[in-house]
Amino acid sequence: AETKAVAAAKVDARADKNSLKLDVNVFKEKIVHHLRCTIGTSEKKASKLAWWQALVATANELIFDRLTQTQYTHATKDTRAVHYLSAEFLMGRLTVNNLVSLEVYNTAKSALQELGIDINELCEEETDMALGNGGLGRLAACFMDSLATLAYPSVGYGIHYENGLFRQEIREGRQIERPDSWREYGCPWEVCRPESVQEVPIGGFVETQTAPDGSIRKVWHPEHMIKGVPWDIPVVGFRGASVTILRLWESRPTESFNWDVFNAGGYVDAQNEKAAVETISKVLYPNDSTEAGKMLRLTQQYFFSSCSLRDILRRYNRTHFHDYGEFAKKIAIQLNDTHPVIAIPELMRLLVDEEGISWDAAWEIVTEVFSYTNHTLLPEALEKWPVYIFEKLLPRHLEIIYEINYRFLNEVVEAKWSGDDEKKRKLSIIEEGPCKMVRMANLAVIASRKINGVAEIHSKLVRENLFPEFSTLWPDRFCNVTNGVTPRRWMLACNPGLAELYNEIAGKDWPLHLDSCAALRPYADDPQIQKRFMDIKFKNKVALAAEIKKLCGVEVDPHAMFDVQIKRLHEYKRQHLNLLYILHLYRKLLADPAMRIVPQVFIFGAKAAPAYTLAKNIIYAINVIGDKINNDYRIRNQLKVVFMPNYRVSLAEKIIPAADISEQISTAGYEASGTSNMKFSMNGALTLGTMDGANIEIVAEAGVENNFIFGMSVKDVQELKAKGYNPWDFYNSNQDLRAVVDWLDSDFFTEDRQALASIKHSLLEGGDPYMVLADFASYCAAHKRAEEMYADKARWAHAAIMNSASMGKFSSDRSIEDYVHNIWKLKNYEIKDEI
Ligand code: H2P
Repeated sequence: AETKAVAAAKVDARADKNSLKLDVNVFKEKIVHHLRCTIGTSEKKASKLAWWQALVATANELIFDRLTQTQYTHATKDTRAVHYLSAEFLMGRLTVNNLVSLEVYNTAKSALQELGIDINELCEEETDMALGNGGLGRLAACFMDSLATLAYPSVGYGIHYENGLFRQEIREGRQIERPDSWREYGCPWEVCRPESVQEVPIGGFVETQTAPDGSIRKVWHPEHMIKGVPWDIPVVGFRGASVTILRLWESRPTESFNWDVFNAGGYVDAQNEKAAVETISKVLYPNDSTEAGKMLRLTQQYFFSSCSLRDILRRYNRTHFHDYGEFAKKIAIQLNDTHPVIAIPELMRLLVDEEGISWDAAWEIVTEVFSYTNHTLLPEALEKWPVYIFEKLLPRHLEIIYEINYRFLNEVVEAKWSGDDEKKRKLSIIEEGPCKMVRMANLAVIASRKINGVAEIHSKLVRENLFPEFSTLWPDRFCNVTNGVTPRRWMLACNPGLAELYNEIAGKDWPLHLDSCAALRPYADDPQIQKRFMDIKFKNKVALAAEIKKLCGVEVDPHAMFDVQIKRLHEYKRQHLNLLYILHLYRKLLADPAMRIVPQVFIFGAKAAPAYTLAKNIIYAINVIGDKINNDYRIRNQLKVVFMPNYRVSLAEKIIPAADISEQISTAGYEASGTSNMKFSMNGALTLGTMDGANIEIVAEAGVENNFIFGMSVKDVQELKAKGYNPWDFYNSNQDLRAVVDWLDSDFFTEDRQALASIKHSLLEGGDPYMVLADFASYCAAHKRAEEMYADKARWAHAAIMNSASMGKFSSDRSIEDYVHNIWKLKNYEIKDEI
């Protein structure tokens, strides 16, 4: 029974929480209290960073209380939960989002104002959590937001990288990579959980033991143990619906491992071994340069997958005491791409070797709990690991993989295509050849209950082109879940002007029911609403212009059309197609000095994988060409080109609300979905894009007439490829195209002619693998249509409104509901203040 004192304390705590939410004075007192008693400084001395830390400490009072309530509800109800395993979570900054979700943003803002502090300035103190490369990692972050908001029992699992994606500096037009030590001075949002530390074995050899009864047992004698230390980052659901956690594992040497060597006098060795283990969670791999650290990358994947599974088993066994009969009822595990697929043999190993369950029973469990999301068809991103690496690092897992493969080929494939060795060769988990490889995607498909792509067209290509035989074998396993993004971050928090308009037109619940934004559609031709909508856009453009001035030193006119391409730099995303068009416009302006065009600002943001030379040359080209254009008085400021350095979540939040044109120009069939395309449309930009990924679904909602679609379709691309694509045909037959491609091979823009010429070379001698030249003419025509529409203000406003108001489908809440109903089969729970 509760003592009176405890009961009274609870009542106080609740009253405290409410006043903290509502009362500016209380909030102010709390911040000052934390500044003094948590951070240990005073108002006079405090730096901005200290004030920010005090603000976070204040928010954490509400967050941790809600987290405790959430975990209590889930534990007492023994809920079924999803465990989202992802090597990447691109969380960005948390302050504004958390304050908005807790509904204390305005209180905090006023409280700080009274203390003489601008909340925006404080929020700039926070370093982005950049634990991901691009769309895949940001999708995982949006999903965490939706899971918490919809109050589904869930845990995100990943790696606590010491360094996130590199910080990009631009020097003389070139990308320089700098380490991103996002938590150099600690991250006040995260909590270490020593009580949930795990130990993971690695290396060594497997011994086959024969018992007296003749049965065979496999015993793994690992070479090392690695300690996994969990750090929890609370994820706050909108209006505090629930607070879930993102649990990230940090690698450390185990005490024993260190101590033995140390005792034996090997001080230096001990330090080396310590460093080797800590390396595991040191850096995030930019995903295009896997060659560099294959061993380390597989170790990372295994390390975090194993820690996460052990954590899941530990939690399950707290109430189920090693009876695995209910396991598949309580646990769903989602594999975000192939990175965590090693979890499949690891769960087999844990169940068979450590928990003593039979192979068949374990396989039944495994094939019930796992599902796999595919994010790309690019062959270089479908991971394969050399067998020799497995032999060294994970010898027992390799045996298990062989066993899974043996049974699959001899039971399943043999039953369907008897005697067809070609099929077996193709479907095998093991790829034969001079260097035998383990195909992680095949392993994922064989063990998963559901396999999904991330947009309609992509899921279709996954079935038809990537895994045709598997989808013949198991048609019901394949499904689609179109991606989505959280409207809390990507509208409400980053575009307050637009949020206010929707509050008035659609009611304040639109961030939870994005469909309700459709209430704005009937006003798409209302001059007053058009003016209001475009004024909001203009204000955002003024703010972005100031940021551009600050970061790039370039003056841009907010009245100009802001044309934006921000995403990972990759040839298939075709930043160089955009660049060829810029050259084309520039050339026309130089040829006819009297010509007047719609003033345009081309804005780029992108990081290139450090080993991807051509991608880095494209960044260089954008910069040097931009420099030339921006300083060419002859074109009278009608054209500007800026490359905003260090593209990341927090920069996207400033750019997207200010965009007029959203460039989504991948070669059809290559961009699985795209997610920035959704963010742009929500914020009233018009898509200039190919019929690829989610673009297709976006224009179906917003109206093809309100966007600018161009280029080859997936079918056209396939046909042209089958016929034999020759870029020279396009080069030779289009004068404008030839002129701009040749311009790259000149010293007009830079003395380093080689770097730009390499782009021309890839487009011609290199065979133009992503068919840039084939789509050039059509791109130019679409851009021209965009320029014409931009000149017609009412028509443009109509299209912008129709886009923004039609994005209901692309809330990540809808994606999560799809996962829940088609794959995870979860129930959500109202979280009450119970303890
Ligand atoms: C990838 C795909 C995108 C997709 C995203 C999330 C790998 O992201 O290419 O088309 O939207 O996953 O599913 P990205 O290229 O941005 O790194």
